Amino acid sequence: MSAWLLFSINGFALDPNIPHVEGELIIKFKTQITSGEEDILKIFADQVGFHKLQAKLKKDDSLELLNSYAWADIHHVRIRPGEDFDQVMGKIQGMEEVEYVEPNYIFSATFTTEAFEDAPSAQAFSSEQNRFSSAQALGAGQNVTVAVIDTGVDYTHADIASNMWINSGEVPGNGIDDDKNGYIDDINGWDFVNNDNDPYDDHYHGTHVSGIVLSLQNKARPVIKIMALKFLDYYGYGSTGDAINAIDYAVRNGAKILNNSWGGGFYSSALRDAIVATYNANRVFAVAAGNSAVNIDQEPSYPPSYLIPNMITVAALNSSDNLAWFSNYGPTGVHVGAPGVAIYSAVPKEQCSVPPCYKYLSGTSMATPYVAGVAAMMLSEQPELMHLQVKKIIMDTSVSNASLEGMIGKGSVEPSDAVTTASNTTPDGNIPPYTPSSISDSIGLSASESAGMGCGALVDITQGPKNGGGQGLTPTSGISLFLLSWPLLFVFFLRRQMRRKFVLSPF
Ligand SMILES: [Ca+2]
Ligand SMILES: [Ca+2]
Ligand SMILES: [Ca+2]
Repeated sequence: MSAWLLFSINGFALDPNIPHVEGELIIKFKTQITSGEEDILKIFADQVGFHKLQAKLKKDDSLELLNSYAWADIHHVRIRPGEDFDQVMGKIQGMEEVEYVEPNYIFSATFTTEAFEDAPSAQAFSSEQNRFSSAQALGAGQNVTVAVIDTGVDYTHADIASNMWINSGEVPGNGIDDDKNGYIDDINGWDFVNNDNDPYDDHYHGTHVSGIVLSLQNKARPVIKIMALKFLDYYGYGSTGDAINAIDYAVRNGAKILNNSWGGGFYSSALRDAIVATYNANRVFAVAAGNSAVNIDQEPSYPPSYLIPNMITVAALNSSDNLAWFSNYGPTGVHVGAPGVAIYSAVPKEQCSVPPCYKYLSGTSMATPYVAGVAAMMLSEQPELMHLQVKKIIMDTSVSNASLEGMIGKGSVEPSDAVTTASNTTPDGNIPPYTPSSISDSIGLSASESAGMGCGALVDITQGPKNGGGQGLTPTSGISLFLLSWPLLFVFFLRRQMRRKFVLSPF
Protein backbone atom coordinates (compact mmCIF):
# COMPACT_ATOMS: atom_id res chain seq x y z
CA MET A 1 0.00 0.00 0.00
CA SER A 2 1.36 3.37 -0.84
CA ALA A 3 1.69 6.32 1.44
CA TRP A 4 -0.73 8.18 -0.79
CA LEU A 5 -3.48 5.68 -0.16
CA LEU A 6 -2.81 5.56 3.54
CA PHE A 7 -3.02 9.28 3.84
CA SER A 8 -6.13 9.35 1.70
CA ILE A 9 -7.86 7.38 4.40
CA ASN A 10 -7.20 10.29 6.69
CA GLY A 11 -8.76 12.70 4.26
CA PHE A 12 -5.78 13.95 2.35
CA ALA A 13 -2.94 12.73 0.22
CA LEU A 14 0.69 12.95 1.23
CA ASP A 15 2.56 14.59 -1.57
CA PRO A 16 5.89 12.76 -1.79
CA ASN A 17 7.45 16.00 -2.96
CA ILE A 18 6.89 17.66 0.39
CA PRO A 19 10.23 17.78 2.16
CA HIS A 20 10.40 15.63 5.24
CA VAL A 21 13.01 13.68 7.14
CA GLU A 22 13.04 10.23 5.62
CA GLY A 23 11.98 7.44 7.97
CA GLU A 24 10.69 9.73 10.74
CA LEU A 25 7.13 10.13 11.95
CA ILE A 26 5.29 12.19 14.51
CA ILE A 27 2.39 10.45 16.23
CA LYS A 28 -0.30 11.77 18.53
CA PHE A 29 -2.55 9.55 20.59
CA LYS A 30 -6.13 10.51 21.34
CA THR A 31 -5.93 11.94 24.83
CA GLN A 32 -7.31 14.89 26.66
CA ILE A 33 -4.90 17.71 26.00
CA THR A 34 -4.19 19.28 29.33
CA SER A 35 -3.71 22.99 29.45
CA GLY A 36 -1.95 25.49 31.61
CA GLU A 37 1.54 26.11 32.72
CA GLU A 38 1.57 23.40 35.36
CA ASP A 39 1.10 20.74 32.78
CA ILE A 40 3.48 22.05 30.23
CA LEU A 41 6.17 22.42 32.84
CA LYS A 42 6.01 18.73 33.66
CA ILE A 43 9.23 16.91 33.20
CA PHE A 44 9.97 16.20 29.60
CA ALA A 45 9.59 12.74 28.09
CA ASP A 46 6.80 11.44 30.21
CA GLN A 47 7.41 7.76 30.65
CA VAL A 48 3.72 6.91 30.61
CA GLY A 49 3.50 7.95 27.00
CA PHE A 50 6.62 6.05 26.12
CA HIS A 51 5.41 2.84 27.68
CA LYS A 52 2.09 3.18 25.93
CA LEU A 53 3.88 3.56 22.65
CA GLN A 54 6.07 0.59 23.43
CA ALA A 55 3.09 -1.54 24.27
CA LYS A 56 1.36 -0.59 21.08
CA LEU A 57 4.15 -0.41 18.60
CA LYS A 58 7.40 -1.83 19.80
CA LYS A 59 6.26 -5.41 20.03
CA ASP A 60 7.56 -5.87 16.56
CA ASP A 61 10.51 -3.62 17.30
CA SER A 62 9.89 -1.59 14.18
CA LEU A 63 10.23 1.83 15.77
CA GLU A 64 12.85 3.78 17.62
CA LEU A 65 11.49 6.42 19.97
CA LEU A 66 13.34 9.71 19.53
CA ASN A 67 11.25 11.86 21.85
CA SER A 68 7.95 12.18 23.69
CA TYR A 69 6.07 15.33 24.58
CA ALA A 70 4.12 14.93 27.76
CA TRP A 71 1.97 18.01 27.22
CA ALA A 72 0.21 16.57 24.19
CA ASP A 73 1.01 12.86 24.14
CA ILE A 74 3.00 13.33 20.95
CA HIS A 75 5.79 10.93 20.04
CA HIS A 76 8.59 11.42 17.58
CA VAL A 77 9.78 8.10 16.20
CA ARG A 78 12.14 6.72 13.59
CA ILE A 79 11.34 3.62 11.64
CA ARG A 80 14.11 1.10 12.07
CA PRO A 81 16.31 0.40 9.06
CA GLY A 82 14.83 -2.26 6.85
CA GLU A 83 11.25 -1.53 7.88
CA ASP A 84 8.85 -0.33 5.23
CA PHE A 85 7.88 3.29 5.85
CA ASP A 86 4.44 2.96 4.27
CA GLN A 87 3.62 -0.26 6.08
CA VAL A 88 4.59 1.02 9.50
CA MET A 89 2.78 4.30 8.93
CA GLY A 90 -0.26 2.37 7.78
CA LYS A 91 -0.22 0.28 10.92
CA ILE A 92 -0.06 3.38 13.08
CA GLN A 93 -2.70 5.15 11.01
CA GLY A 94 -5.04 2.23 11.55
CA MET A 95 -4.82 2.27 15.33
CA GLU A 96 -7.97 3.60 16.89
CA GLU A 97 -5.98 5.30 19.65
CA VAL A 98 -4.14 7.44 17.11
CA GLU A 99 -5.34 10.95 16.48
CA TYR A 100 -2.81 11.67 13.76
CA VAL A 101 0.45 10.48 12.28
CA GLU A 102 2.49 12.62 9.96
CA PRO A 103 5.95 12.84 8.41
CA ASN A 104 8.61 14.95 10.09
CA TYR A 105 8.28 17.93 7.74
CA ILE A 106 11.13 20.30 7.00
CA PHE A 107 11.10 24.09 7.45
CA SER A 108 13.56 26.75 6.42
CA ALA A 109 14.84 30.12 7.55
CA THR A 110 12.81 32.94 6.02
CA PHE A 111 15.35 35.38 4.73
CA THR A 112 16.74 36.32 1.39
CA THR A 113 20.37 36.61 0.38
CA GLU A 114 19.79 39.16 -2.36
CA ALA A 115 22.83 41.25 -3.04
CA PHE A 116 22.91 44.70 -1.54
CA GLU A 117 25.11 46.54 -3.93
CA ASP A 118 23.07 49.60 -3.15
CA ALA A 119 22.84 48.83 0.51
CA PRO A 120 22.18 51.92 2.54
CA SER A 121 25.03 53.27 4.54
CA ALA A 122 25.06 52.52 8.22
CA GLN A 123 24.10 56.16 8.80
CA ALA A 124 21.04 56.01 6.55
CA PHE A 125 20.06 52.81 8.22
CA SER A 126 20.31 54.29 11.68
CA SER A 127 17.91 57.10 10.78
CA GLU A 128 15.41 54.50 9.65
CA GLN A 129 15.87 52.75 12.95
CA ASN A 130 15.51 55.85 15.07
CA ARG A 131 11.87 55.32 15.83
CA PHE A 132 12.74 51.89 17.13
CA SER A 133 15.53 53.07 19.34
CA SER A 134 13.15 55.58 20.89
CA ALA A 135 11.58 52.67 22.71
CA GLN A 136 14.89 52.15 24.43
CA ALA A 137 14.39 55.12 26.68
CA LEU A 138 11.48 53.45 28.36
CA GLY A 139 12.50 49.92 29.15
CA ALA A 140 14.17 49.75 32.53
CA GLY A 141 12.22 47.04 34.17
CA GLN A 142 12.62 43.34 34.65
CA ASN A 143 14.70 41.04 32.50
CA VAL A 144 12.76 39.27 29.77
CA THR A 145 13.96 36.17 27.95
CA VAL A 146 13.43 35.86 24.20
CA ALA A 147 13.96 32.40 22.70
CA VAL A 148 15.53 32.66 19.26
CA ILE A 149 14.46 29.43 17.57
CA ASP A 150 16.79 29.48 14.62
CA THR A 151 20.28 28.50 13.40
CA GLY A 152 21.90 29.20 16.78
CA VAL A 153 23.63 32.32 18.09
CA ASP A 154 27.22 33.59 18.14
CA TYR A 155 27.18 34.17 21.89
CA THR A 156 30.69 35.64 21.69
CA HIS A 157 29.59 38.58 19.53
CA ALA A 158 30.26 41.95 21.15
CA ASP A 159 26.59 42.95 20.82
CA ILE A 160 25.29 39.70 22.21
CA ALA A 161 27.70 38.13 24.71
CA SER A 162 26.51 39.96 27.81
CA ASN A 163 22.86 39.51 26.83
CA MET A 164 22.72 35.73 26.68
CA TRP A 165 20.23 33.88 28.79
CA ILE A 166 22.05 31.81 31.40
CA ASN A 167 20.48 28.72 32.88
CA SER A 168 21.05 29.46 36.57
CA GLY A 169 20.07 25.94 37.58
CA GLU A 170 22.82 24.34 35.57
CA VAL A 171 26.47 23.89 36.61
CA PRO A 172 28.48 24.16 33.39
CA GLY A 173 30.75 21.41 32.19
CA ASN A 174 30.20 18.82 34.93
CA GLY A 175 28.43 16.34 32.69
CA ILE A 176 25.36 16.41 34.94
CA ASP A 177 21.85 17.65 34.18
CA ASP A 178 21.78 19.67 37.39
CA ASP A 179 18.36 21.27 36.86
CA LYS A 180 16.91 17.98 35.59
CA ASN A 181 15.33 19.58 32.55
CA GLY A 182 16.48 16.72 30.34
CA TYR A 183 19.52 18.53 28.93
CA ILE A 184 23.07 18.16 30.24
CA ASP A 185 25.11 21.33 30.77
CA ASP A 186 22.66 23.53 28.85
CA ILE A 187 23.92 26.96 29.79
CA ASN A 188 22.67 29.24 26.97
CA GLY A 189 20.15 26.96 25.30
CA TRP A 190 20.48 23.84 23.18
CA ASP A 191 21.49 22.61 19.74
CA PHE A 192 18.69 20.33 18.57
CA VAL A 193 20.33 19.69 15.19
CA ASN A 194 23.47 18.14 16.60
CA ASN A 195 21.97 17.33 19.98
CA ASP A 196 24.63 19.07 22.02
CA ASN A 197 24.81 21.86 24.60
CA ASP A 198 26.59 24.31 22.29
CA PRO A 199 24.04 26.27 20.24
CA TYR A 200 26.73 28.18 18.35
CA ASP A 201 25.54 29.55 14.99
CA ASP A 202 27.23 27.72 12.10
CA HIS A 203 25.05 29.69 9.65
CA TYR A 204 24.49 33.40 10.46
CA HIS A 205 20.73 33.83 10.38
CA GLY A 206 20.09 33.26 14.10
CA THR A 207 22.84 35.67 15.15
CA HIS A 208 21.44 38.35 12.84
CA VAL A 209 17.96 37.81 14.28
CA SER A 210 19.31 37.98 17.85
CA GLY A 211 21.10 41.25 17.13
CA ILE A 212 17.82 42.75 15.91
CA VAL A 213 15.94 41.63 19.04
CA LEU A 214 18.61 43.25 21.21
CA SER A 215 18.59 46.49 19.16
CA LEU A 216 15.28 47.34 20.81
CA GLN A 217 16.79 47.71 24.28
CA ASN A 218 18.82 50.52 25.78
CA LYS A 219 22.39 49.29 25.85
CA ALA A 220 22.99 51.16 29.09
CA ARG A 221 20.09 49.36 30.76
CA PRO A 222 19.88 45.94 29.15
CA VAL A 223 16.84 43.83 30.01
CA ILE A 224 16.56 41.37 27.10
CA LYS A 225 18.12 37.91 27.40
CA ILE A 226 18.61 35.70 24.34
CA MET A 227 17.97 31.97 24.72
CA ALA A 228 19.71 30.22 21.81
CA LEU A 229 17.74 27.27 20.46
CA LYS A 230 19.29 25.86 17.31
CA PHE A 231 16.99 23.73 15.15
CA LEU A 232 17.96 25.00 11.68
CA ASP A 233 21.13 23.45 10.35
CA TYR A 234 24.21 24.77 8.56
CA TYR A 235 22.09 25.31 5.42
CA GLY A 236 19.15 26.93 7.22
CA TYR A 237 16.81 23.93 7.24
CA GLY A 238 15.24 22.10 10.14
CA SER A 239 12.60 19.50 10.94
CA THR A 240 9.25 19.71 12.68
CA GLY A 241 10.47 17.38 15.42
CA ASP A 242 13.39 19.64 16.26
CA ALA A 243 11.17 22.73 16.08
CA ILE A 244 8.80 21.19 18.61
CA ASN A 245 11.74 20.32 20.86
CA ALA A 246 12.93 23.91 20.72
CA ILE A 247 9.45 25.33 21.41
CA ASP A 248 9.04 22.94 24.32
CA TYR A 249 12.43 23.91 25.75
CA ALA A 250 11.65 27.63 25.44
CA VAL A 251 8.40 27.30 27.39
CA ARG A 252 9.73 25.04 30.11
CA ASN A 253 12.81 27.15 30.68
CA GLY A 254 11.12 30.51 31.01
CA ALA A 255 11.24 32.32 27.68
CA LYS A 256 8.27 34.71 27.53
CA ILE A 257 8.63 35.41 23.83
CA LEU A 258 9.49 32.92 21.09
CA ASN A 259 10.96 34.36 17.87
CA ASN A 260 10.25 32.21 14.83
CA SER A 261 11.89 33.52 11.67
CA TRP A 262 11.29 30.38 9.67
CA GLY A 263 8.54 28.66 7.74
CA GLY A 264 7.63 27.32 4.36
CA GLY A 265 6.37 24.07 5.78
CA PHE A 266 3.42 21.78 5.27
CA TYR A 267 0.50 21.80 7.71
CA SER A 268 1.71 19.86 10.73
CA SER A 269 -0.80 19.00 13.45
CA ALA A 270 2.06 18.39 15.89
CA LEU A 271 3.54 21.83 15.29
CA ARG A 272 0.07 23.32 15.71
CA ASP A 273 -0.29 21.55 19.06
CA ALA A 274 3.12 22.79 20.17
CA ILE A 275 2.13 26.39 19.43
CA VAL A 276 -1.17 25.89 21.25
CA ALA A 277 0.89 24.79 24.25
CA THR A 278 2.69 28.15 24.11
CA TYR A 279 -0.73 29.83 24.13
CA ASN A 280 -1.75 27.95 27.25
CA ALA A 281 1.54 28.87 28.89
CA ASN A 282 1.01 32.60 28.21
CA ARG A 283 3.90 33.03 25.78
CA VAL A 284 4.07 35.40 22.81
CA PHE A 285 4.79 33.55 19.54
CA ALA A 286 6.24 35.97 16.96
CA VAL A 287 6.39 34.45 13.50
CA ALA A 288 7.59 35.54 10.05
CA ALA A 289 4.90 35.87 7.37
CA GLY A 290 7.23 34.37 4.75
CA ASN A 291 9.00 35.66 1.65
CA SER A 292 6.94 34.28 -1.23
CA ALA A 293 5.08 37.54 -2.05
CA VAL A 294 1.70 35.82 -1.72
CA ASN A 295 -1.51 36.43 0.20
CA ILE A 296 -1.43 33.78 2.93
CA ASP A 297 -5.15 34.25 3.53
CA GLN A 298 -5.62 32.58 0.17
CA GLU A 299 -2.51 30.44 0.01
CA PRO A 300 -1.79 29.17 3.53
CA SER A 301 1.77 28.83 4.68
CA TYR A 302 2.94 27.30 7.93
CA PRO A 303 3.51 28.18 10.66
CA PRO A 304 2.19 31.73 9.91
CA SER A 305 -1.22 30.47 8.73
CA TYR A 306 -2.16 28.60 11.91
CA LEU A 307 -5.09 30.01 13.83
CA ILE A 308 -3.56 30.40 17.24
CA PRO A 309 -4.35 33.66 19.02
CA ASN A 310 -0.97 34.26 20.70
CA MET A 311 0.79 34.36 17.33
CA ILE A 312 1.89 37.73 15.97
CA THR A 313 2.60 37.29 12.27
CA VAL A 314 4.93 39.90 10.81
CA ALA A 315 5.35 41.28 7.28
CA ALA A 316 8.54 42.97 6.08
CA LEU A 317 8.41 46.68 5.23
CA ASN A 318 10.91 48.80 3.34
CA SER A 319 12.22 52.17 4.51
CA SER A 320 9.11 53.89 3.09
CA ASP A 321 6.84 51.71 5.22
CA ASN A 322 5.57 49.93 2.14
CA LEU A 323 5.40 46.18 1.92
CA ALA A 324 8.74 44.71 0.84
CA TRP A 325 8.51 43.16 -2.62
CA PHE A 326 9.05 39.64 -1.28
CA SER A 327 6.88 39.84 1.83
CA ASN A 328 3.83 37.66 2.25
CA TYR A 329 0.69 39.54 3.20
CA GLY A 330 -2.97 38.96 4.03
CA PRO A 331 -5.30 41.23 6.01
CA THR A 332 -6.38 38.33 8.18
CA GLY A 333 -3.28 36.19 8.59
CA VAL A 334 -0.62 38.90 8.77
CA HIS A 335 -0.99 41.22 11.73
CA VAL A 336 1.66 43.94 11.52
CA GLY A 337 4.72 45.05 9.57
CA ALA A 338 8.25 46.00 10.63
CA PRO A 339 11.49 46.89 8.80
CA GLY A 340 12.78 43.94 6.81
CA VAL A 341 14.82 45.32 3.92
CA ALA A 342 18.59 45.71 4.15
CA ILE A 343 18.70 45.35 7.91
CA TYR A 344 22.13 45.72 9.44
CA SER A 345 22.83 43.39 12.34
CA ALA A 346 25.32 41.03 13.95
CA VAL A 347 26.68 37.89 12.27
CA PRO A 348 29.14 35.30 13.63
CA LYS A 349 32.87 35.93 13.88
CA GLU A 350 33.58 33.60 10.95
CA GLN A 351 31.75 36.00 8.63
CA CYS A 352 34.39 38.73 8.47
CA SER A 353 38.12 39.18 8.92
CA VAL A 354 37.93 41.57 11.87
CA PRO A 355 35.13 40.76 14.34
CA PRO A 356 32.65 41.85 15.49
CA CYS A 357 30.98 41.11 12.18
CA TYR A 358 27.84 42.63 10.69
CA LYS A 359 25.80 42.07 7.59
CA TYR A 360 22.79 43.42 5.69
CA LEU A 361 20.00 40.91 5.30
CA SER A 362 16.42 41.17 4.09
CA GLY A 363 13.38 39.12 4.91
CA THR A 364 10.35 38.71 7.11
CA SER A 365 12.97 36.95 9.25
CA MET A 366 14.40 40.37 10.00
CA ALA A 367 11.04 42.04 10.65
CA THR A 368 9.89 39.43 13.16
CA PRO A 369 12.65 40.02 15.75
CA TYR A 370 11.73 43.72 15.83
CA VAL A 371 8.32 42.69 17.05
CA ALA A 372 9.81 40.16 19.47
CA GLY A 373 12.07 42.90 20.80
CA VAL A 374 9.16 45.31 21.22
CA ALA A 375 7.18 42.63 23.04
CA ALA A 376 10.16 42.05 25.32
CA MET A 377 10.39 45.75 26.19
CA MET A 378 6.66 45.79 26.89
CA LEU A 379 6.92 42.82 29.22
CA SER A 380 9.94 44.35 30.89
CA GLU A 381 7.76 47.35 31.78
CA GLN A 382 4.66 45.34 32.60
CA PRO A 383 5.68 41.72 33.28
CA GLU A 384 2.20 40.45 34.08
CA LEU A 385 0.61 41.38 30.76
CA MET A 386 -1.15 38.49 29.07
CA HIS A 387 0.05 37.43 25.62
CA LEU A 388 -3.18 38.63 23.99
CA GLN A 389 -2.74 42.04 25.61
CA VAL A 390 0.77 42.30 24.23
CA LYS A 391 -0.50 41.43 20.78
CA LYS A 392 -3.45 43.80 20.95
CA ILE A 393 -1.28 46.71 22.05
CA ILE A 394 1.29 46.06 19.32
CA MET A 395 -1.49 45.98 16.73
CA ASP A 396 -3.48 48.92 18.04
CA THR A 397 -0.46 51.21 18.32
CA SER A 398 0.85 50.33 14.86
CA VAL A 399 0.39 52.91 12.11
CA SER A 400 -1.12 52.03 8.76
CA ASN A 401 -0.89 53.86 5.45
CA ALA A 402 -2.54 53.68 2.05
CA SER A 403 -0.16 51.04 0.75
CA LEU A 404 -0.71 48.74 3.73
CA GLU A 405 -4.52 49.08 3.91
CA GLY A 406 -6.10 45.80 3.00
CA MET A 407 -2.72 44.11 2.74
CA ILE A 408 -2.02 43.41 6.40
CA GLY A 409 -4.31 43.49 9.45
CA LYS A 410 -2.82 46.62 10.95
CA GLY A 411 0.22 48.75 10.17
CA SER A 412 3.84 49.44 10.91
CA VAL A 413 4.87 48.67 14.48
CA GLU A 414 5.57 51.71 16.68
CA PRO A 415 7.79 50.55 19.52
CA SER A 416 7.60 53.63 21.74
CA ASP A 417 3.83 53.79 21.63
CA ALA A 418 3.56 50.07 22.25
CA VAL A 419 5.87 50.16 25.27
CA THR A 420 4.22 53.28 26.71
CA THR A 421 0.76 51.79 26.29
CA ALA A 422 1.91 48.54 27.86
CA SER A 423 3.23 50.36 30.91
CA ASN A 424 -0.20 52.01 31.34
CA THR A 425 -2.23 48.85 30.85
CA THR A 426 -3.61 46.77 33.70
CA PRO A 427 -2.58 43.15 33.32
CA ASP A 428 -5.34 40.61 32.82
CA GLY A 429 -4.23 37.21 33.99
CA ASN A 430 -7.21 35.31 32.63
CA ILE A 431 -6.17 33.50 29.50
CA PRO A 432 -9.32 32.72 27.47
CA PRO A 433 -9.66 29.01 26.75
CA TYR A 434 -8.68 28.11 23.24
CA THR A 435 -9.27 24.90 21.33
CA PRO A 436 -7.41 24.48 18.08
CA SER A 437 -9.42 23.76 14.99
CA SER A 438 -8.08 20.97 12.85
CA ILE A 439 -7.33 21.56 9.22
CA SER A 440 -10.49 19.77 8.23
CA ASP A 441 -12.63 22.08 10.35
CA SER A 442 -14.57 24.78 8.65
CA ILE A 443 -13.25 28.29 8.60
CA GLY A 444 -14.55 30.48 11.36
CA LEU A 445 -13.98 32.15 14.66
CA SER A 446 -13.49 30.10 17.76
CA ALA A 447 -12.38 31.23 21.20
CA SER A 448 -10.58 34.05 19.48
CA GLU A 449 -13.69 36.19 19.69
CA SER A 450 -13.66 35.98 23.44
CA ALA A 451 -10.10 37.17 23.34
CA GLY A 452 -11.47 40.53 22.30
CA MET A 453 -8.90 41.15 19.61
CA GLY A 454 -11.18 42.42 16.87
CA CYS A 455 -10.14 43.44 13.40
CA GLY A 456 -10.22 39.91 12.10
CA ALA A 457 -6.83 39.21 13.52
CA LEU A 458 -7.86 35.88 14.86
CA VAL A 459 -10.07 34.52 12.12
CA ASP A 460 -9.24 30.95 11.26
CA ILE A 461 -7.38 31.00 8.01
CA THR A 462 -6.44 27.35 7.93
CA GLN A 463 -8.27 26.83 4.69
CA GLY A 464 -7.71 23.16 4.35
CA PRO A 465 -9.95 20.73 2.55
CA LYS A 466 -13.27 19.78 3.98
CA ASN A 467 -13.39 16.20 5.16
CA GLY A 468 -12.39 13.76 2.50
CA GLY A 469 -11.34 16.47 0.08
CA GLY A 470 -8.07 14.89 -0.78
CA GLN A 471 -6.85 17.69 -2.99
CA GLY A 472 -7.04 20.95 -1.14
CA LEU A 473 -4.21 20.59 1.31
CA THR A 474 -1.47 22.02 -0.83
CA PRO A 475 0.03 25.08 0.80
CA THR A 476 1.01 26.75 -2.41
CA SER A 477 2.84 29.54 -0.68
CA GLY A 478 4.97 26.97 1.05
CA ILE A 479 5.61 25.29 -2.23
CA SER A 480 6.58 28.53 -3.87
CA LEU A 481 8.98 29.26 -1.06
CA PHE A 482 10.52 25.91 -1.66
CA LEU A 483 10.80 26.70 -5.35
CA LEU A 484 12.46 29.94 -4.43
CA SER A 485 14.95 28.09 -2.31
CA TRP A 486 15.13 24.96 -4.40
CA PRO A 487 18.90 24.82 -4.90
CA LEU A 488 19.55 25.17 -1.20
CA LEU A 489 16.97 22.57 -0.39
CA PHE A 490 18.58 20.19 -2.80
CA VAL A 491 21.90 20.70 -1.08
CA PHE A 492 20.17 20.05 2.21
CA PHE A 493 18.84 16.77 0.94
CA LEU A 494 22.18 15.67 -0.40
CA ARG A 495 23.76 16.63 2.87
CA ARG A 496 21.21 14.74 4.90
CA GLN A 497 21.59 11.77 2.67
CA MET A 498 25.32 11.74 3.14
CA ARG A 499 25.18 12.33 6.87
CA ARG A 500 22.45 9.97 7.85
CA LYS A 501 22.44 7.61 4.91
CA PHE A 502 18.75 8.19 4.42
CA VAL A 503 17.13 7.26 1.19
CA LEU A 504 15.40 10.44 0.25
CA SER A 505 12.25 11.11 -1.66
CA PRO A 506 12.46 13.06 -4.88
CA PHE A 507 10.91 16.48 -4.76
CA1 LIG B 1 19.89 20.87 32.33
CA1 LIG C 1 25.67 20.53 34.57
CA1 LIG D 1 26.48 22.52 18.55
